[in-house]
Amino acid sequence: MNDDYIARKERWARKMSGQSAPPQPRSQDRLPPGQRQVTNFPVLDLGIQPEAPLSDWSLKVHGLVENPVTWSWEEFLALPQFEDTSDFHCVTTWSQFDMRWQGVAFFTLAEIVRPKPQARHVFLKSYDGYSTNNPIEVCLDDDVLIAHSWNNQPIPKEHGGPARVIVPKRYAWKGAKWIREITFIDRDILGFWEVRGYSNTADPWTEDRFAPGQKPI
Ligand SMILES: Nc1nc2c(c(=O)[nH]1)N[C@H]1C(S)=C(S)[C@@H](COP(=O)(O)O)O[C@H]1N2
Ligand SMILES: [Mo]
Repeated sequence: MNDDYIARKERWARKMSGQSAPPQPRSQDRLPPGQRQVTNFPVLDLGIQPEAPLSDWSLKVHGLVENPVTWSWEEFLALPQFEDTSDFHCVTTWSQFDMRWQGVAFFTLAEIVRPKPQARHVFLKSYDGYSTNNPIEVCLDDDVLIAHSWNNQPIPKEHGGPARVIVPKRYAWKGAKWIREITFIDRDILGFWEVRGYSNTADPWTEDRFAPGQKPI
């Protein structure tokens, strides 16, 4: 285990135990450049909102891990639970503040499957055929989770229920709705929007929307 992993684990444990520093008062620069605040919750999808009945639902977590798992819905809900409030930034320029999510911390998932040292990237696949990718250290941040609830209510189907991934520090396309499969890999594989010209790093604070030299039409 490297020092970075241990530092992350400590930070996450403080958060889980409610001992992390209280959130700083937010300043007006809470809105990333080029974004506007909305109070509704727009829906973005590929024109498909897949049926994933809970009796058939599963989440497979595999690849370069010591302990691959496939969770049923009941098994997923029985994992240690996590709640976090974060801001949500869509690349189409809307942001919504204080989104309160409940689910399983990505960190908890990683502790269970135990990524091998060669695992550097995470590939997410969804029930609608969508996919996206993130470096492992992005996923291990203490605000990343696989959410089943929003404001303590099951996530509505149009917003990615039964379960979706939330990666608050990236544009929202980096979090897969209707999550079905999480694969730990040793190299980067681009997801649905990443192969279509969107930035692979997707940092809202630097308006990192598109891959260099290619703006999607
Ligand atoms: N499976 C899946 N996940 C997805 C998408 C999608 O089309 N399919 N769209 C992404 C985009 S571009 C955004 S902005 C958010 C939108 O989430 P929302 O529809 O709940 O606002 O989901 C992301 N995750
Ligand atoms: Mo988006």
